[in-house]
This record gives sequence, C-alpha cells and structure tokens, in this order.
Amino acid sequence: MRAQLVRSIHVLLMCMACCLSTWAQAQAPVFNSEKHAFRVTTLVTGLENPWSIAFLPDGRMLVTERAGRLRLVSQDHKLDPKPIDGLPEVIAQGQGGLFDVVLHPQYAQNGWIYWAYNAPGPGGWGTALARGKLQDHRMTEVQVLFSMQPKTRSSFHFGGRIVFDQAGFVYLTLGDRGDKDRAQKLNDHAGSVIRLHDDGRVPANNPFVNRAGALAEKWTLGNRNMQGAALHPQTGELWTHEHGPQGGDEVNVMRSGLNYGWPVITYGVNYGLGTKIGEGQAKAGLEQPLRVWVPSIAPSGMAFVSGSQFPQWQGNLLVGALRGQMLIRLTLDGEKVLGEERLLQGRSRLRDVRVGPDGLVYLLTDEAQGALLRLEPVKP
Ligand SMILES: [Ca+2]
Repeated sequence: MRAQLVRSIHVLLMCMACCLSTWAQAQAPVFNSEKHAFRVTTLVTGLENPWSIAFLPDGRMLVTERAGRLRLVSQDHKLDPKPIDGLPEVIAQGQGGLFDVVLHPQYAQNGWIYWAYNAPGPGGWGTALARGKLQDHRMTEVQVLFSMQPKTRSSFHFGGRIVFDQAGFVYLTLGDRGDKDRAQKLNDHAGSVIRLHDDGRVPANNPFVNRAGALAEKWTLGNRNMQGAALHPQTGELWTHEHGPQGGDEVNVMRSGLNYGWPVITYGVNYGLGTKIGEGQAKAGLEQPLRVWVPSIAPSGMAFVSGSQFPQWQGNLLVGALRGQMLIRLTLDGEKVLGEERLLQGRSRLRDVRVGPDGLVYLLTDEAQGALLRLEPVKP
C-alpha cells in the first residue's frame, strides 16, 4: 500500500515535471505569423544552458553548453551522453564559459573546428579562441589562437561569437568585461571585434597594425557585449548585435577601424538608476546603429534567412532574445530596417539562432534544462 502510494506520488511528480517544461519532446505546436505558419519541433532536451550549434556535414550537430561541455547530437537527434574531451580549460563563471562553436569554411578539406571560451590566465580570465580536429569523442591537434588581454576576474560581458568571412578571415566578438571604459582603449581587447587569419596570425591590413600602443588584432572598438554575429549573405559584411545597458540594444555592421561609440554614446541608461551614460546618443566620428531596442530585449544569436524553406522570410534577419523571450524577424532594405515581427513571445529565453544546411531554423533555449528546437514551415 505504502509502496503503491510512493509510486503514485513519483508518477505525479514526473507528470508535473513534464508539464513544467516549456518544450516537451512530444509536442510540436503550430504558430501562425505574418508570412509563414510554422511548427516548432523539440529535437533535444536536457542541455545545460546551451550556447551554440554547428552543423557537421554528416548530419550530426555540435552543441556547446556554457558550463564547458561540447556535445554531439546524432543524425536522429539523440544527445550523446559523453561530452567531447581534449578542450583546454574553460572557466565557467557568471556569464562566462564555453561559447560559440563554428566549422572552418573548408571543414570538408581540413577538419578544423573553432570554439570561443572563457580561458584562465594572469589576472583572472577572458575570452579566447581555439581550434581542433574531432576524432570520435576527442578534440585533437588543439591550438589556442587568441586569448584576450588584459584578463580580469569579472563575470560579465564576454562576447564570444565567431564568424568567418568570404576571404577566410575569422572574427571574434569581445565584450567590455563589465568595465565600460575599456571599450574605448586601443591597448585593450575588451569591447571590440578582433580579426585574424584562420591560423591565428594577425592580418597585415588590420586597421591598427601600425598604430603605436594599439593591439593589432582589433578590427573595431566601442562595442559593449556582442552575443550575435552573422555574415550578410549578399554584401559579405559582418553584422552584429550587442546588449545595451538598460535600454539601447543595437544592431550594427562592423567595419574596419570604426568606433561604435560605447560608452561615449548610447541609447540606454544606467540600470535601476535611469541615469545618463556618456555624452548622449550621437557624436561625430562614432557610428550609429541600424536598429535600437528600447526597452532592451537582451539579444543573443543571429542568422540571415536563406534557402528554400521559408521563401517569404528570404534575406530577413532573425535575432533571439534572452530577457525578451522571443524570436525577432527583421525585414531589411540594404541596411535599413523596414519592419519587425515578434515570434514565440514569452516562451523561452533564446540563446542561439541558426539556419541549418537544410534551410530550417534552429534555436537553443537558455535554461538549466535547455532545448534544441527546429522551426519547420507548415502549409496553410
Ligand atoms: Ca553603439
């Protein structure tokens, strides 16, 4: 009798746990939107604060978990219980941990996998970039290509997105590490995008290579914390978004040597206090964003829509939102934002947004029991 009662309570608790999960594996709800109806299929659950997805050519996927694990997902969407080992030490602390994972554009020929992570070093820790080659469950031939300087013990603003351009340069976004004045310093990597050759060498035509006292890896400055970056499919330019302070999240196009303003100009204010930061919203010589979100949505993950699955979304920019808990679809005319649609509102914090090789849209939810979701078009 007592055993039966315990069993009943156990079943009830299991049931409640299922109901509490936003994206249970069995459900595939259909959503209507302005241009497409779509189904959201839950492919994988049980990921701890997943951060990034990369698609291997054989149909498997790599998924990072912020706590420091790189995971494999099989072709039939089973999460391999055994993480990939051989990665250099990851400091999982506050917002820091394992971030982006990206394949080299010639992965089929060279096998290089790149990842960004919070690396230890003198003075604390900071964002770093490494690459390696996957053999079964082990990363081999590992090389650390870059490690930001100086390192501090702050838990905030690491950036951590990696993008390759069409010429083969690799870009890494770096946050201001919670110390805003660092973003304006040329002798500090914080608050910038850096640009490297694929083997970590500094390109001779980087903007500050010949500037005395400047760090040669820097491509931009004046950025606060970019957790979304993608290459524009037509122009080949690097688009990013960044977290503003309270209010003032931005979308920008990153160009060589330009200053994106933080913290001299911003559309945001100090958290809680609502007090002014810097000198206002615009200043000569400092770049203006293409789009500003006030109030903040806390953007993370970014992808341009391509492929044949969502023809009415072709060329649109998708942006995930953490605090905003939604997927944003921006329609564009060149660098002008024409419109915005808010999808999947109030369901989950979204950490990553990708368009897969199959043209479907993949999302990661930022939760202790996070999920890999897939948007699939539904005929009306
Ligand atoms: Ca700015």
